Amino acid sequence: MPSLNIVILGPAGSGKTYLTWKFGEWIKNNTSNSVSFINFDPGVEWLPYKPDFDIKKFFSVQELMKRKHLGPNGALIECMNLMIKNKNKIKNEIYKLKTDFRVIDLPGQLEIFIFHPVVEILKIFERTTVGLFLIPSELLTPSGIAVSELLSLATKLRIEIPTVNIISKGDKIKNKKIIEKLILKPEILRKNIEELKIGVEKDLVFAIADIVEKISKSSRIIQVSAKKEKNIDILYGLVHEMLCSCGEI
Ligand SMILES: Nc1nc2c(ncn2[C@@H]2O[C@H](COP(=O)(O)OP(=O)(O)OP(=O)(O)O)[C@@H](O)[C@H]2O)c(=O)[nH]1
Ligand SMILES: [Mg+2]
Repeated sequence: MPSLNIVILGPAGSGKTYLTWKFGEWIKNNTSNSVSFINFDPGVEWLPYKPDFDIKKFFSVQELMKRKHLGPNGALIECMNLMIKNKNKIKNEIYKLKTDFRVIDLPGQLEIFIFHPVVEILKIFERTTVGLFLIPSELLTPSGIAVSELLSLATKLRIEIPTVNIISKGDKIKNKKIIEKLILKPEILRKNIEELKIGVEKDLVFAIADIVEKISKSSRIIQVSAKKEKNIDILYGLVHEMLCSCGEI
């Protein structure tokens, strides 16, 4: 594989940090590729991996909360502003990491990162970048899948990086049959969304169901467990496929 950045995306608590760790370790142990870990979350208190680049060396949410008397979200926004200010320094540090892969862990409150101009920082890497958007298995209900697909679509529009959705925490899925029906048969998901009693006009519900069905049809979605190290090999194959479709292989 050519050298590559892999950005791990997903809502708060979806398993980004664990997957960053387990996927990176799996690549190191099972392929001939070298890996570096990048932490872009200035609010994280503890990491399971040893970061080769850590944004917390520059600033942290905790320090800004104290120094500027801010709440956690205000401090995170301030960190995003500082990331833009320090873009060149960050770029120089990351360029020094010459490993085959760089796995990038993003802030917990992904929405703050995605809807802030800092999102442009994902374009400073000098090599091909792909994204993995995590949908945690706790969200595998018709409305949960719909919201996740729409958030992942918004994310893709903002980051402009080829990104695929994957189900994280696959080991926690209890009713595999219902989940597989919803994931593998977009028409069933569509019917379920249309039947939801949500407080928006029926036309809008049909439009949402239509979009979600189209998104679900357009890609194969895999279930991964970082905790149980399940399907990490399939995830690696998927990244390979993404590179082929980007024309990199
Ligand atoms: N069962 C199970 N739990 C997991 C898995 N991956 C992560 N978790 C748990 O989910 C919680 C959140 O995991 P993180 O990796 O910190 O998630 P995150 O998206 O980085 O979280 P934030 O950065 O705080 O938004 C932790 O309690 C993890 O132990 C998994 O594959 N299976
Ligand atoms: Mg995290």
